[in-house]
Amino acid sequence: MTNRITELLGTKYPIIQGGMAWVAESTLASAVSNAGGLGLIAGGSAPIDYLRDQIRRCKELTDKPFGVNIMLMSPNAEDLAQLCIDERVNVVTTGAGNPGKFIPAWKEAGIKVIPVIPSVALAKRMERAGADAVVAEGTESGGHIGENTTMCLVPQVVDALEIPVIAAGGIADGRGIAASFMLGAEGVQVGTRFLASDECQINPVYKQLVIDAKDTDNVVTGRTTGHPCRNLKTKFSKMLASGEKDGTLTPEKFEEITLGSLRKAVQDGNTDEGSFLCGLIAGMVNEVKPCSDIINEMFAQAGKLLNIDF
Ligand code: TUI
Repeated sequence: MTNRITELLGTKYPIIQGGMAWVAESTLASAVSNAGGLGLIAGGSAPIDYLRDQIRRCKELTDKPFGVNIMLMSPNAEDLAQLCIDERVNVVTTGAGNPGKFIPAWKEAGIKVIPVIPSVALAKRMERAGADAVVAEGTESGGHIGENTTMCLVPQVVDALEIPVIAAGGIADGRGIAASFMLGAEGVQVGTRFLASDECQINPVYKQLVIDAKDTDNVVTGRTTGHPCRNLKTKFSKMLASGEKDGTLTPEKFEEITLGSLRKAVQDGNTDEGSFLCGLIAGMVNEVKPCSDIINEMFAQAGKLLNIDF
């Protein structure tokens, strides 16, 4: 099966790995790309030298296309945007902001541009700005989230745009892919399922938390700061959420105690001070597997449901 997304990405399957901050590095990205998807390296708040090194490593680990995600709230987003041009990255996805000012230079360099958007209004702006596709990301996703759900957002974005739409948020098996296609999406972005992959380099404590999570083990923090963020329930995230609710944790104090908390989760597995970003679908993720098994199984199941030979 080929469609507008496989043709745009140059992949076997219409799937992108989420650009998870601190998580999405060259080992994971190359494994996803080698398995027929589009792997992504997260430009998070990474120093420029780190991202350059990761891009070069990924090129050594795969001869398939891969991409970089630029987190637009990052203070060095401008430098990272230029690095993608200098390193001739195939695809750029963006999150947490409007990438409009970078799009002309990326397009000029032949880079495929796929903004992640939480609303129809921003999706339309991105199409007008020259985006090749959008990721319509529902609030089921891990990390920084919008308000709309995947089920409601995806068909509305599909109706509003001519360019192809990739669905994200709550997709971790073939049923999620099939549902996304029924909503009019032509591809999926998957994050949480890849946290529990062999190639994902996060601390084993993080993987086990994902595996052990039930449907209700999830909490949104940061609403008082204007940057809501979906996490696994831990002592730390529950403390943040209750402090925000009863007003004892000011936005300033919240920013102070969560500074560096992604790194503490990913590298140290620190459940006292780390933020374990994770989507709502974690309850369905029960086994660590190679990325190639995850992807092949997802598309075998989706193919049966949709009667498509992926
Ligand atoms: O960006 C994400 N997910 C992320 S970024 C991240 S790092 C971070 N950590 C703590 C606080 C904030 C960020 C962790 N997870 N997903 C894509 C996404 N983009 N979700 C929502 C948005 C978004 C929001 C507003 C995109 C555009 C936007 O535009 C506002 C504007 O400027 O018009």
